[in-house]
Amino acid sequence: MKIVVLGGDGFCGWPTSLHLSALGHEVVIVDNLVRRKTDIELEASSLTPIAPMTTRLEAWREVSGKDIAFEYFDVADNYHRLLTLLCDFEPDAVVHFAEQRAAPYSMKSSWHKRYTVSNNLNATNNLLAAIVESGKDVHVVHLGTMGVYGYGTAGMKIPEGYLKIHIPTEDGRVVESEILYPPNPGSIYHMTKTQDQLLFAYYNKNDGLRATDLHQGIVWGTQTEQTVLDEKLINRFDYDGDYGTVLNRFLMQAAIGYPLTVHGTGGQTRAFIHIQDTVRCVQLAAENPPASSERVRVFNQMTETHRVSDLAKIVSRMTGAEIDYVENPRNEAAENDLFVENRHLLDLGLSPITLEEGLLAEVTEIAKKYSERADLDKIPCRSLWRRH
Ligand code: NAD
Ligand code: USQ
Repeated sequence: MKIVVLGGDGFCGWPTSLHLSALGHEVVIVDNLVRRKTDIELEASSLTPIAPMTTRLEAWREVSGKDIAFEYFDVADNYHRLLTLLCDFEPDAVVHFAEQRAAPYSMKSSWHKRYTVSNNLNATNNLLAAIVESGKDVHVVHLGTMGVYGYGTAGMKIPEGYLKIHIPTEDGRVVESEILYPPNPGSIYHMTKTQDQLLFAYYNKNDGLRATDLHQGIVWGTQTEQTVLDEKLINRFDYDGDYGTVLNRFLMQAAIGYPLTVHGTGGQTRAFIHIQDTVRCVQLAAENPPASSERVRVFNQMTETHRVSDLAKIVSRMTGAEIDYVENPRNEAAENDLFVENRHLLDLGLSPITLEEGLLAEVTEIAKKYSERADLDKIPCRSLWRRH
């Protein structure tokens, strides 16, 4: 297949591009490198030393004999570059990772809110409008988030995108229907993903555009089968208070002897997936597109759920790290239960990596190995979600 990967320099996009290329797909990466520029803004950087894009691509050519093309432009801004790429390359699928993805970053200030909304919504709308204008039948595989649902339910499993409802009518009948699961975003970032869903639903209804929306949980781990092949291919590892996600932060904190920063009581339950499973899920979604008249497909891309305090205890038992219960900078429920349906990807052949399998290797092979690169001052979360 011919596949464009928007955001292919990022934490999920880079290993996905390598995985798809390794399987023989023809890959073009598009990225404006804004994530690397944000590191400059935040005076933070990946714990792992990530190579510049050209070095990454040359290293991949050396180890695999395969070429990945790279186009440097802003998907939210350079509409005509995107349209030209779709018309010239004629991809079968576009995998769309190119959004601002950190909830704390999106809540830092009104500038960060406005940037996140305009970047994410314009990137998605530009892609959909360009596909329609190109006249090509391109399958969009989008990385959404579990956070579109909120993290609680009435006790049932969160379904994959659509909720069955029963509506009583005036004449006493009960009509059954299915609607997009009611959105309940907790941050401006998560809110953009709920808006993305409406864009997909609209272009699907109006233009017959085919889309798969992958509602992904928190990704943990660093390396995949391909990124370990050469240090120049290493994936990024964010640990700072804005971009670092909870489990990778705990693993890095344990490796350098920093007390694990549990927000509040740690009663928040979240969904998780290893980066190696992320790349496999995207492959499964791209290789199994919806039929031409099918509604937007939604897959819950997660493999297990955990309470934050339990994760801290697991990491503490494994490494001897202390646990610090810090004031929660976020505006979120102190506790929640989470049950998630994820049958679609399992039925397509996903065989999940479990937490126990990968945790220790992550601490020793990544977090300890690169610990001298850690800047302790960047660990605390300083993005307050409420001003008072
Ligand atoms: P990332 O920030 O590491 O990667 C995003 C990439 O997109 C970066 O390389 C960035 O430079 C690029 N980009 C952003 N805006 C762009 C634009 N307008 N034009 C061109 N390139 C642009 O993030 P990630 O962790 O790889 O996440 C990728 C996607 O997966 C995001 O949409 C995110 O919402 C979703 N997701 C991530 C996680 C996670 O835990 N990391 C979990 C669930 C969903
Ligand atoms: N948390 C801590 N201590 C920390 C960091 C976080 O207790 O040091 C808590 C947070 O308060 C939150 C939970 O851990 O309750 C998860 O936080 P996170 O930063 O790991 O994840 P989140 O902000 O939800 O965002 C990440 C990705 C985002 C993706 C989302 C999937 O950055 O792109 O969409 O996970 S999900 O959480 O399922 O919505």
